[in-house]
Amino acid sequence: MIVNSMKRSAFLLFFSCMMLTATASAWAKHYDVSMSIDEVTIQVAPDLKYKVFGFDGQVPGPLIHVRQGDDVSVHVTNHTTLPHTIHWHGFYQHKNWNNDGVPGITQPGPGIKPGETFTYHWVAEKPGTMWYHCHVNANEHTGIRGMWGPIVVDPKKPTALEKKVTKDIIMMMSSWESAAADKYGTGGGPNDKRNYFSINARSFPLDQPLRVKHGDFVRVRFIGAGNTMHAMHSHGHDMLVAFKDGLPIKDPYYVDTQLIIPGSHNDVFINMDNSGRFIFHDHIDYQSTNNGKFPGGAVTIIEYAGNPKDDWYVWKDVKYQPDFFYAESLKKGYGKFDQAVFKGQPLERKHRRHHRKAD
Ligand SMILES: [Cu+2]
Repeated sequence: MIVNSMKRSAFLLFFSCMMLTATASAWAKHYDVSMSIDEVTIQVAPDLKYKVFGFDGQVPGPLIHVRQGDDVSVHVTNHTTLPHTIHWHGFYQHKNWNNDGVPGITQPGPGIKPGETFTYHWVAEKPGTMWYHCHVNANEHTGIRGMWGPIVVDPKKPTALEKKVTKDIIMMMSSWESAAADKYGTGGGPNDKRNYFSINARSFPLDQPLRVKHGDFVRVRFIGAGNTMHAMHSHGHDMLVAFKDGLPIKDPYYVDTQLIIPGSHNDVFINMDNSGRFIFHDHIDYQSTNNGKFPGGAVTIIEYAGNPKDDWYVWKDVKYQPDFFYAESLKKGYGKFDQAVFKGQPLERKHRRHHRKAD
């Protein structure tokens, strides 16, 4: 009897699993996630600490990864001293325009006030690389204050190119103004000076190498998140431009320098067939500096596994963070995923208060 009942339980468990699998593939899923906006400091460059508004206290913000057709509710709580919204960039918002996140146009101004929570709801109609960003004083909050993060919507029917990918990564390009680094509510104007440049909010050498294996087929999801253009040049490799603003282009083409304009979210594919070590950098040459000091800025290095590290190599001793380009997070499945590597430090004033108490 016991054996029979165990067999029956095992069968029921197996049957339930099968049903769950069938359900997941047959119908879109709903995700309910919470996100905060926090005032934190990040180290953009060796000589540049920066006060940012970080989604979940990090810049870039957490990854939202869903499938085409899924619908998502995001509960956003503003822990900062200024109002914000979230615009879901690239989303059609059919019959859903008042979730578009623009203050005074699609939701009451001035946006989500300090201390308040607001819920956005949207459907991932369009597949591909998308992103989200604040739309309050966007020139400052999005342009130079770090209020952006990536969204990846997996398509119902992936293309042949997408099926070949062995490593999937995200590069959010942006610029910074050292004069505004310490003052919320300033900067991002046409006459302000952008003097630091970054990939995923860190300037060389504080960013990370792009580590690959010979034979990898890498998808780079470029997002123009900040106030400037970038011209990313891949030494030793061509890039196949195959998706523009999420959508597959009819005739993909090769480039070795890809222009990334603010607001754009384009994907390129790189066949890693050239073992060695190659710089991958912004070819707007002053953007490969930290405030004019070369090398710096929006620069990374393609490192092949097995390639010896010479004594003189600048990143010989780099502390490797495998999720810096979201490669690990993108493998985790669906939902919202935070990245420890992007977390900022609470503002110093909070530390001081804490220290006083401790005294
Ligand atoms: Cu904002």
